[in-house]
Amino acid sequence: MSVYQATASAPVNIACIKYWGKRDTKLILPTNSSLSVTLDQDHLRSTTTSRADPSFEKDRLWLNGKEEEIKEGGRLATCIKEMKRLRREVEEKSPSEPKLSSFAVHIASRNNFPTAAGLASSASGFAALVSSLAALYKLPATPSELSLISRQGSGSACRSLFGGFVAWEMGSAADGSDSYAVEVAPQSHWPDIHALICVVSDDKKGTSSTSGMQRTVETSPLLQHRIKNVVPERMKAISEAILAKDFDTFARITMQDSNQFHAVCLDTDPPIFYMNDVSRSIIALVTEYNRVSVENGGKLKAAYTYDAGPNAVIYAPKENLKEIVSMIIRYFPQAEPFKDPFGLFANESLGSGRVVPG
Ligand code: 2P0
Repeated sequence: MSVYQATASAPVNIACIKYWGKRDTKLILPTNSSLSVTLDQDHLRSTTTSRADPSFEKDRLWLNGKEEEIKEGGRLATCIKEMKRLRREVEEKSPSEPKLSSFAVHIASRNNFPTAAGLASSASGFAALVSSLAALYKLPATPSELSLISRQGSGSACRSLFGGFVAWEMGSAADGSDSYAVEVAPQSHWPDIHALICVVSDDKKGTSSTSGMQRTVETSPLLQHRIKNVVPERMKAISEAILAKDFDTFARITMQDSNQFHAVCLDTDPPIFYMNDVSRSIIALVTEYNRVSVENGGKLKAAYTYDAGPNAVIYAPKENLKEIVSMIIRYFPQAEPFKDPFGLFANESLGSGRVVPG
């Protein structure tokens, strides 16, 4: 008897130009394009195994060993349904292929990073799910084509189909057919850029991204300015900076866009706060670090960025990493180096968090 099973993994990505707002909540179509860096560490990934079998009665999914409900019409169900649709196309073209699209699937997914690392897992999770089903179904799809489907699991998940520097083009079609991820440059183009993850707090965030961004769309006038007048130029300028390996421009735009994302959160009614006092202290520290460098005739040495939570990600050229880690440990003296069971080199804690050089 044949066993139909495949495993795939996908990494976490951290946006430099932030996705915040949907123009279509069902298809997950964004109000602006975004751009991210995929973290390439082996220890920041979701790994997913999918199996199709005629004896399975229904589609089921386990996340970190715990079964999750696949709600009808929900994001998981949509991704599985879309992948089965693509499989049917393969079966129609090649009638000798087994009819896997008619079997139920069992899917088991694991994140190899601790939940306490404070990283969103929906991006790597949906990207790994779609990749494992694509391998199971032997789909001839490109990463951009698969990103159309992982996007419907979680918007940011479309960007985790690629490594390196990735843009999610917002598109304009009402059916979402041109809203997908494209590679700006592979990681090998600019391997010198590293990400340092500073876990400020691993508390679950107060306002989820999904509901927070819709409140912003409904109430923030600043978001409209951002969508029309700011993001299109930034997308172009940061893509050029990446291609030119111009860290100074990359860093400036990354920090400006993080700041504007948090400004539109504040401009939301009622306001949304994701950063805390420790987050703001890290901004002050990076700003001062850059100021000293620039005043001495140098360039920007690091860029902070914050997502929908208080944890900082600091992008920096490799040569500055050691200095940045020691600076953070010096200014946040409760940070003590330790090696955690996941093999991450980390430093306990910024308040209650830690630093993970990537
Ligand atoms: C980003 N974030 O570009 C931005 C920056 C958070 C801040 O993508 O509703 O979890 O599942 O599409 O993808 C968070 O949004 O939201 C996010 P859904 P998602 O990375």
